[in-house]
Amino acid sequence: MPNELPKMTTMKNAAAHVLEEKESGFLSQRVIDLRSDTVTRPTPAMRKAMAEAEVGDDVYGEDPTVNRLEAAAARIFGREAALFVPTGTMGNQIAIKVHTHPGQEIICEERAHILDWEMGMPAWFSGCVLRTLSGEDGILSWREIQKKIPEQSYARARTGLIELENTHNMAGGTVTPVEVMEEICDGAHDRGIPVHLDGARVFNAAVALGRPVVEITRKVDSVMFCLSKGLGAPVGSMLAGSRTFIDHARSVRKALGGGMRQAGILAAAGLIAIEEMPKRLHEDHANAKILAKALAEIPGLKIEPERVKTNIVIFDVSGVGLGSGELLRRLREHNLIGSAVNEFVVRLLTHMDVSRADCLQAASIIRKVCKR
Ligand code: TLP
Repeated sequence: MPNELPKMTTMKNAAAHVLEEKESGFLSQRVIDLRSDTVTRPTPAMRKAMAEAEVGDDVYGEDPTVNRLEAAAARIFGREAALFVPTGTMGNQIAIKVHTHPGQEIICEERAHILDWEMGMPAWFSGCVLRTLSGEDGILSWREIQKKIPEQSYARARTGLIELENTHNMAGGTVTPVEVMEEICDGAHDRGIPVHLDGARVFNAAVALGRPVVEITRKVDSVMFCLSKGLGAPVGSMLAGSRTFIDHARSVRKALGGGMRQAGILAAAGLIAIEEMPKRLHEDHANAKILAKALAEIPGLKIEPERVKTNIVIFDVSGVGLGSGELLRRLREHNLIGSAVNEFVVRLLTHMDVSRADCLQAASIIRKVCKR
């Protein structure tokens, strides 16, 4: 219950509180959950807004709270329109469907979420092939991308879309600079190719770059971002783009069964997520840095803390003589949970339900387990 400890601590004398927690056994059971920033619980303000949300049937376009959320997202991203979707995966797949035709290629980084974690849907749902390339730290460049675009020929599939991910999840929350994104967009547009941004954590990118999301995403044709990750909403993502793009996206969402009815209950939390929560993301980045620095001091772990720019900490555990699965199993016995990227790489994410003290505690648990 990561939410509860800090809340109660502010209300009571801290020492008395810890004693009580020990007596009740709560402290020893408390789990530090660093698997993802998706694990956060809605804040009290979100729960209140959800309970009081004005709602209507959104399939008829009559949910005032969803309409407010879509208008807010469009305004913040400087777009004509936006669409509320249940998940980031659905948002990405709708965008791919709208931008492409079956038989086309989509260029993306080799560890892209659309490739590794979206169930082969670009092929299944949109009939497209992914043409991947590797970018250092997950960051692509126009120079490398253009080599992957085939000359027009009767025998070659056309490139229907370029897909970017900022921040890049599996590269460790890395941030693509605005100039790099813009060069890619300019090059792609010259060739008549649209660009979609998987911006699940684009607000983290904005904090790391010190620039508003509207500047980062100015040149992409569509952007998906998540309300339910670092921004703390319980459910939901947004797709933003031109009016024509969003009109088409709305009908694809319906085809996927994503037409939600009184979704204002969810959108109410989304409004708080988009308007209030970006302000606190720098805390998650600072905690990730603290965690990374502490991990770098543990013999056997491989991590370069200076590469940690946002809230994702990825490190290699092969030097401790355990695979990531076994290490994570042992950490769980000490009430710490993380996730595995592969056999020897572990991923930890900071978020609003873990504190700086939790991160230091996590590092000390990892040190203990690695030593054994
Ligand atoms: N990422 C999840 C897992 O699926 C790996 C996580 O815990 O990080 N794009 C990116 C870059 C993402 O990281 C995710 C979720 C999504 C899209 C999909 O979002 P959801 O889970 O809402 O479908």
